[in-house]
Amino acid sequence: MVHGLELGLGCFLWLLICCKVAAQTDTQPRIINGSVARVEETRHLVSIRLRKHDNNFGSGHICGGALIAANKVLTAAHCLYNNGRKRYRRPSELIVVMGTLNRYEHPNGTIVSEVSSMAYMNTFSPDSMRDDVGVLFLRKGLIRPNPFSVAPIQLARQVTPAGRVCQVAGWGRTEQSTLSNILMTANVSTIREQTCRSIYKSGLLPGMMCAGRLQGGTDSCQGDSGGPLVHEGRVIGVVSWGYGCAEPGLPGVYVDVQYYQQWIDERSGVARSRTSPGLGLSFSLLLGLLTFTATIQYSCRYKR
Ligand code: 4AZ
Repeated sequence: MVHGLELGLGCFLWLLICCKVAAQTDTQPRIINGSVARVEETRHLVSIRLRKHDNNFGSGHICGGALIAANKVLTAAHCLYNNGRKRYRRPSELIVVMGTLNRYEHPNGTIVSEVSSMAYMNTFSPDSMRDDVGVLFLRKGLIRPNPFSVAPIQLARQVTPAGRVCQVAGWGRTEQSTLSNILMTANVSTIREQTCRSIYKSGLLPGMMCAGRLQGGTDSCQGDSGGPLVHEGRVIGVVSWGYGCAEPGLPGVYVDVQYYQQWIDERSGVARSRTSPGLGLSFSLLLGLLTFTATIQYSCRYKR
């Protein structure tokens, strides 16, 4: 009897939870309302993948990125961070694919590269999304220019005013599915800082900007993260976060590339210690000398 009651109550609760989850997924808005990207406008788009999940080519996609030099990719720091394990991923865990619109296909001209090193702002916070910017350096970048399917894009060097139409692209969530097989693109507008602040309040930190459509319906979404926001053929932002996707009054939040321009420009893929061999060598010599002196002193004392 008690068991029957418990079972009944359990089923009821289970049903309640299932209905709630179903309702949430049903109403979840979803590059949402985009169109299929054309190669000419997205030659800089890369797919960042987890190597161990990409056995079925395309299935390891986690984030987008933008090729900004022959072997340098701009992305979001949160794409390089494993939130479950509370640590950054190692370069060897990632691969970068460029030159294919369909993430499952590998046509001629597709480049699949390992990552030789990465950089992220060490002030990045997964809780506040502060300083959500990172770069990857590719082992096999653009060896020779392949303007047909892969080409780097430049960073914007000027502030983009509010109300400008931009393009955001990615393989992220669509109205129909959790990830898109085909690269999608959508037009969104830059939004006034004051408007963005009145929406996201203290969540809007320096280096963040809003873009989207205040009426809702069109937006970037999960899986588009790290991808570029492009205005007049230059990168002005990086997909970072938002409250849901495409909700009215809740535009997407992007990394303001202008704000981080110097940091991005200064990353070169060469470890800092290697850029100053003089200092490193002097330090090792000094350490060696000190150890040597200490050993001699110690052995002298011991002999006495
Ligand atoms: C995400 O979770 C995410 N609507 C990306 C973009 C947006 C929201 C969430 C913007 O990766």
